[in-house]
Amino acid sequence: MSPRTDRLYRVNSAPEDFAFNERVVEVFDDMLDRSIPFYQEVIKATAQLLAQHLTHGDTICDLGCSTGTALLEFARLLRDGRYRFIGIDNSQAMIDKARLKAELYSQDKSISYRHQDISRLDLPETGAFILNYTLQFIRPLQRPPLVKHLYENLKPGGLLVLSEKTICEDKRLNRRFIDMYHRFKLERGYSELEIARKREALENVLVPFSVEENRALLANAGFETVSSFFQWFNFSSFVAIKPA
Ligand code: GEK
Repeated sequence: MSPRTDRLYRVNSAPEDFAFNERVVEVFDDMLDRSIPFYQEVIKATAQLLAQHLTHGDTICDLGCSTGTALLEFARLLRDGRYRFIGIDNSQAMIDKARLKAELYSQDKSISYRHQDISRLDLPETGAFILNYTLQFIRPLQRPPLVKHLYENLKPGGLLVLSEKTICEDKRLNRRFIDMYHRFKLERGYSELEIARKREALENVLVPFSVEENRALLANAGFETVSSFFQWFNFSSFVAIKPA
């Protein structure tokens, strides 16, 4: 199942807010690959962190799992660990595609998917929560209670991995980081117009925090260890560990 090329913003349709609907899901894997810098490397680094910290039998929960690309890769890279993998997303179209991909590419019975809103989670004790490029879509006021809830549902010594698009407090540097990202997308075949239209569609949907705000969010939820493990201009990944 090779991903269809993302041409969503090439056509001159009336502007509307971005949504994770069927049209987006159809081209999503190509969109992510061309829109998130070092996406594969972040998945691999996340898998390494999971392998180092978790024990056999732990549950790994991917929040905002989309079409399951990362979860399938975690299951492949961590196949010796007898982990349980749960992917959760509130877009039915994403979950349908994730289930189809799991059927086609992996017969791994340890992977399951749930159609659910992550701000209303009800989970047994979890070894690790992955929040890769998902928290940015949750309303800012809902983020602190959600992260606190995740902290409370983690086993002692469990981890939370957070990857986000970020803003920079310094306005001039922020502008430069956005320009770097703009160039990244041009190099991957998006046109100036497509980039501008997508940015407009995401305006009120994706609300980035700064690196400092994300760190404070994790620390205020109770995590004592919070560290960055990757940064590319306005994209950052953090790992937070609950005390054992
Ligand atoms: C990956 N993590 O491949 N509840 C559940 N899911 C949600 C919610 C919510 N309240 N809000 C948004 N989503 C993935 C990539 S994509 C990133 C994550 C992007 C889901 C939404 O449906 C979408 O599938 C995902 O969060 C964000 O590593 O599109 O830039």
